[in-house]
Amino acid sequence: MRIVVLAGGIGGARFLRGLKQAAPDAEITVVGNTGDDIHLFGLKVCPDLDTVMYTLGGGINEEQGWGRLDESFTVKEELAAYGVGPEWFGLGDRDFATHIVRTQMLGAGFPLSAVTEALCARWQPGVRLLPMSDDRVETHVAIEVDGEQKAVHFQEYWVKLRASVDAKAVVPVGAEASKPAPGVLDAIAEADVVLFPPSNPVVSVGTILAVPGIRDAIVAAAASGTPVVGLSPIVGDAPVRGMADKVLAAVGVESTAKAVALHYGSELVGGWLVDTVDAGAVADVEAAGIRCRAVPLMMTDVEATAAMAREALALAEELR
Ligand code: FO1
Repeated sequence: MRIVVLAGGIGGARFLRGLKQAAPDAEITVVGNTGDDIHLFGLKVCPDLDTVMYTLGGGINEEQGWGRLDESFTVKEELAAYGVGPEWFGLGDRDFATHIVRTQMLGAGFPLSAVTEALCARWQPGVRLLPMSDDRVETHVAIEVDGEQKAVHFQEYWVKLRASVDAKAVVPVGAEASKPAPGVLDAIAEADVVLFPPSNPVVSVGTILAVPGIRDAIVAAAASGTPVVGLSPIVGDAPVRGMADKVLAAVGVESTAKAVALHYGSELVGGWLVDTVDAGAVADVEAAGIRCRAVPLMMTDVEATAAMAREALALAEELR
């Protein structure tokens, strides 16, 4: 079975670990969000690609959900001693090596997709990890500080400001001119199932869908009978993790499992899983033309996550 998953960072990576356990023989292609990418200290950092790669490759800091296991911060401390920041972004020594290799390869002319493949040769994530695009796309968030409107990089909004101010708009800068990375559209066209994990619907899945051609390819696959199933990142009217409610508000979507399903719409997703606490939303989601089931959706451990993935695949079979 060929499965395509559109993934952000921590939520997407943890879901993929469960999916691999649930479907050990499946050929899984992950289309990773690169809108969170940031250039720091002259290096290209790809948080979501790295989070998927480290999580599936056994190198993730489990507690944080991002960055490397067994990490130290000597380089960051030395940079700070020179007064070179930002100090608010925690790049560790082991992680630095990944960004150095990536930046060196990009500088030598390799596209991000080839660089990602080379990095994965070390980590062996057991999935084909593709960036959504080889082109630079950077998510910016419009905010108001002391009466002044400004746009900040997504990481500044998320990590430095901890989404403490309202997001007025979320803009994937460069998306309109970007192209899907090699292999992305073919993987979608050839997929037996497309899954939207419980990743952030705006800054993760939304950014991937903003790359021209990707949304259309999924809509076309769905129209020709490929089941597309999503899992709600909102449980009981609050994000399972992170601050998804802040960016959902920026696009005028309520933080409910039902509202996120309707935001994607029946053209895109044919099936939707909500948590059992949101069972009351099932009828409304179904009324919008999306087959809906209520099942436990907390990724407490790999076994619970694998059970979620099995439910998603079972719903996909029902839609076939
Ligand atoms: N998240 C934080 O909350 N604080 C950090 O200092 C931080 C550093 C960081 C470094 C590398 C990396 O791959 C991820 C990192 N993240 C950090 C996670 C990241 O900011 C976001 O969670 C994702 O971009 C959202 O998917």
